[in-house]
Amino acid sequence: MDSIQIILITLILGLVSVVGIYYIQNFELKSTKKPTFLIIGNNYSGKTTWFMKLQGKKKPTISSIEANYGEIRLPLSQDSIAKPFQIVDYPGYLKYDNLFKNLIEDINLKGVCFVIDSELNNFNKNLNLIAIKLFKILTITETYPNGKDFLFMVNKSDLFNSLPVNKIRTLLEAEMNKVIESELKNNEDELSFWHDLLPFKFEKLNGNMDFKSGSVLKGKTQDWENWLDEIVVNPQ
Ligand SMILES: Nc1nc2c(ncn2[C@@H]2O[C@H](COP(=O)(O)OP(=O)(O)OP(=O)(O)O)[C@@H](O)[C@H]2O)c(=O)[nH]1
Ligand SMILES: [Mg+2]
Repeated sequence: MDSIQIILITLILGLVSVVGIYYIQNFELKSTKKPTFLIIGNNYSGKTTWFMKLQGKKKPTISSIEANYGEIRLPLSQDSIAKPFQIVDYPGYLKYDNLFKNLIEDINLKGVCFVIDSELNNFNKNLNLIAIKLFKILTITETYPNGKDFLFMVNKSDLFNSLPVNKIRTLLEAEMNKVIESELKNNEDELSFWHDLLPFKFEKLNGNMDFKSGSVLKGKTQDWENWLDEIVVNPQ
């Protein structure tokens, strides 16, 4: 073997190892990202109560000041084929919303469960904050191919003055319109894709947006749990 052949073989081997290391690192990086469902929503909407119930716990909760991480096996309806999924119960305080991006980059996001307190007075009081939170997370999830799927969990349907799902959807759509217009005034460049979504309608988004009512307190959570199963069994 002459010296040119030795140099060539060395170069090829070097290149192969660099490419190999790159693939191994990326593969490892991807495989450590856990498939995750994120539970978000405003304070007092019932996120932690549902998070606990999903894991078979029944503790009374106090307002969360940090994220709770848990694990469930999905689909819930077919234990024989169930696999572990991470669930993250994210605190409602607005200041934490600025960390959505870091959180989503750290996980393999399968879907967002957005919990809404449907009690008339609470809903009216929080409507603007709910729309701002939704705007912030959609700004991130809509940049993924096909967006990400959302379940709007219209909670506390047991209360006599709970608003029906369709009403919540329409009021939220109208409030989103206002929030989008005001955000576009301040931040035109980074948010330009929102222009195409005005006037705002949930069906214009890339991700699927499902609204389903229920009550964690009364155990009316079947529709929400079916939604989790559906995403796992029939991924897009
Ligand atoms: N009536 C009624 N109350 C509920 C229901 N689900 C939860 N709650 C109550 O709502 C309150 C707030 O519930 P949490 O689960 O702590 O709310 P959270 O969304 O985790 O709130 P933060 O941690 O502050 O973001 C508690 O007093 C729950 O018992 C429901 O379906 N109906
Ligand atoms: Mg909580």
